Amino acid sequence: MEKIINICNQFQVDAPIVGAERYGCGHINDTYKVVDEKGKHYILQRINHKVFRDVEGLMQNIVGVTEYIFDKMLASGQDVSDCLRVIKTLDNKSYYGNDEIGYYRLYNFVYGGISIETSPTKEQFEVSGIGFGKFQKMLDGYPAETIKDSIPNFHNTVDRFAKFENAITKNSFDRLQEVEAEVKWFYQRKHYCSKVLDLINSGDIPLRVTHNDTKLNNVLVNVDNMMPVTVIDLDTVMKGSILYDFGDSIRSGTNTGKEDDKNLDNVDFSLELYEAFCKGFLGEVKDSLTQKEKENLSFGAILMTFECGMRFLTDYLEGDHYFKTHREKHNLDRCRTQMKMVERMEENLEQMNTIVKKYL
Ligand code: ADP
Ligand code: GN1
Ligand code: MG
Repeated sequence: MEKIINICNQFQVDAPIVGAERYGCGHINDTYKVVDEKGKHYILQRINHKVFRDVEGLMQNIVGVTEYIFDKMLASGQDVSDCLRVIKTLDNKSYYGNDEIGYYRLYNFVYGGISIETSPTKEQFEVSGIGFGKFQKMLDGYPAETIKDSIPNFHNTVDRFAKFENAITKNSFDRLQEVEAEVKWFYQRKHYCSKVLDLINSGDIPLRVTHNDTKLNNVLVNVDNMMPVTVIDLDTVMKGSILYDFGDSIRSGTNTGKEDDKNLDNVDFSLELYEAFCKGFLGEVKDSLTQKEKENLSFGAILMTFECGMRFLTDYLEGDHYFKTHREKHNLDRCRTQMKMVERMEENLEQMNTIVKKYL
């Protein structure tokens, strides 16, 4: 940890950093909770440079978005003590490092809330919906043209399918035979891929500045007073559809089991949790939604779950180079939970649409 501590001291911290530990359950970056001599904590992250090729552009997005939110909250007299902010380096840059040592950024540690890593209660999931809904509203008016694509085609599901097919053709790790049934399952649903993109291209669904990775542990919740604290993990803030943000929250938070559950009997789609999130999220954003967005929210949940399952399977076929894995076949287990979730949502689509209407 000495290297980590030395790196932290290249940033404008209040007092010298004296301790560091690995932190959180993210699949992409390496996250550390670090502490200074006076007991104040920070979050240091080694940015996954294989995933985020343009670190400069990425950090421009994050500084832009965090400062925009901070200024807006300050101007409206809100408490900004739990705002997420980037701490600059000694020479006033938003990150430290290079190709050799890696790229690092430092955030203030947000004390007011926690990441929920298990299946949430209805109350918790409603609060997370309020949090992501407020975040979406907060970014209304953000200059979209200044946003860089930190991962081009991130939710372009047609492109994701092409990458999946490429992994199948190459079969570099000789894993194809084992996953024939899964591959067939995704082919049967190939028609899902273009549905939202077609609506975007025809102008029926607007592009907004969206988060694009709204999984439950990316919003910090105060579980004492049941208030959302702040949205984190802003790497993928880009132009996108609100269906992606709604959909990815539903994908992650309505699962009664774990994202990587080996026992699929634990995995089910909870309509009760779906309703809780709709109540929180739509309560915030419903007035700004277009008719086509409203009609497609439930499908957005199916699409994001389908896409994520396909990404896990693609990564499995490619030898697990993208998502962090902690055991054999981890990505395959993750893929299978997403498939089950899609099937259960397909069976519940009518009820899902009825719930959406109730909260619009
Ligand atoms: P990844 O992109 O790898 O998912 P995240 O930015 O989501 O990385 O961070 C990983 C975890 O670290 C989060 O799920 C959260 O629990 C914790 N975390 C990140 N930033 C902060 C922060 N500023 N304050 C408190 N906890 C944080
Ligand atoms: C990754 O970074 P994290 O763990 O919040 C991924 C998401 C996936 C998610 C699946 C940048 O999210 O797109 O939906 O794993 N983030 C990136 O758990 O690829
Ligand atoms: Mg995260």
